[in-house]
Amino acid sequence: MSDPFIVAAAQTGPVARGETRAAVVRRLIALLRAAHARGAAVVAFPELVLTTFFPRYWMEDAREIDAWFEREMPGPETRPLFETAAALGIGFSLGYAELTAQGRRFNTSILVDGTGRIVGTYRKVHLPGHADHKPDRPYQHLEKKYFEPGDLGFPVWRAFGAHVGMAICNDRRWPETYRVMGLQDVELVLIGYNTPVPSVMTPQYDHLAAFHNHLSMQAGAYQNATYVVGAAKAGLEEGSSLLAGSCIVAPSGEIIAQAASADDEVITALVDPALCQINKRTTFNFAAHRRCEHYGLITARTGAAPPA
Ligand code: ING
Repeated sequence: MSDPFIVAAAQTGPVARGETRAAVVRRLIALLRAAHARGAAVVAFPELVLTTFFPRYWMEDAREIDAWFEREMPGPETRPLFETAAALGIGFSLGYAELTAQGRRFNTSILVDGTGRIVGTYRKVHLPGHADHKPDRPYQHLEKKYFEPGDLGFPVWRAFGAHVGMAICNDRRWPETYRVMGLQDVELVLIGYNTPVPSVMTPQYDHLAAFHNHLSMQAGAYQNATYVVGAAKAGLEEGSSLLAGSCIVAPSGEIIAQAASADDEVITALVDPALCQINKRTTFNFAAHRRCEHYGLITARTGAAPPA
C-alpha cells in the first residue's frame, strides 16, 4: 500500500481570447508553485486551459481553428511549465487541444510525473454540444465539430504511488467513465472542466449547474471508491460565465476541499489510497458483488429503447 500524498486542483479564472499561451503558462506556473508550497505531489489543471474555451465560437477557416491547437507537447510556450514542475519535483495533469501529426484533433489531457515525463495521455470520449452552427444562440458549443471522440479509452496508470486516471469535463457526468477506471482499481481521477452557465442546451437546469457538477463527481467517487479531483476554468470568459466549484472528493463521496472563488485558486487535500480500500473490499468489492451476466445492454445498446 502506498503512502498518502497531497493532491491539488489548480482552478483558473477566465482566459481571454487574445491571451497568449506564454501568459497563461505564467499563471499556471504560479499556481504550480502555490501547490508545491502546500506540499502537493500532483496538480490537476483545467480542460483546454491554454486558451479561451474556443468551442463557443463558430469558425470555418482551418487556420483560425488550428491556431487553438497544440502540435507538440511540450512546445516552446509550455516547456517552462514542464521545466518548473520537474525542478520542483511535482507532477500535473494538463488539458489542451491536441492536433496530431496525422491531422487528427482531440480534446486531450496528459499526466506528467515529478520528473517532467508524460506518463499518460487521455482523449475526451464524451463530446457534448453540436457540430452545426446555431446562430440564434448567444454562444455555440461546438466540441463535436472541432474534436473527434477520444480513441484511447479510459486508461489508469501507476503514478505518484497510486492508480491514477483522467477524464475531461462532460466525461464526469457519465457513470461509465468512472466504472471503466474503477475496474482498473483507480484510486485518483483527475478531471478538468469548462462548464458554461447558462448551458444554452438545458436552461431548465441552469439553476442546478453547481449541484450537478458536484453530484456527478461525488457519485463517481463513491461508487468506485476513488478520489476525484475537479479543476475548473471559471469566471466570466469572453462574455460566457464558466462554473467554478473546483473540488476534491474522497472515496466516501464527501467533498474534502472546494474552491471559494471563480478565479485562479489552489485547493489541496490528502490522498490516502488506504481509504479507497474500505469500500473496494466491502460495499464495492466488484469481484464479490457485480453480476456481469445482467449488464450486457450497457455496451450492446447505445441509445435507450423503450420496452415493447
Ligand atoms: N462542458 C459542459 C459539461 O459537461 C455541459 C457541457 C454543460 C453539458 C451543462 C451538460 C450540461 O460540463 C464541457 N466542456 O463538456
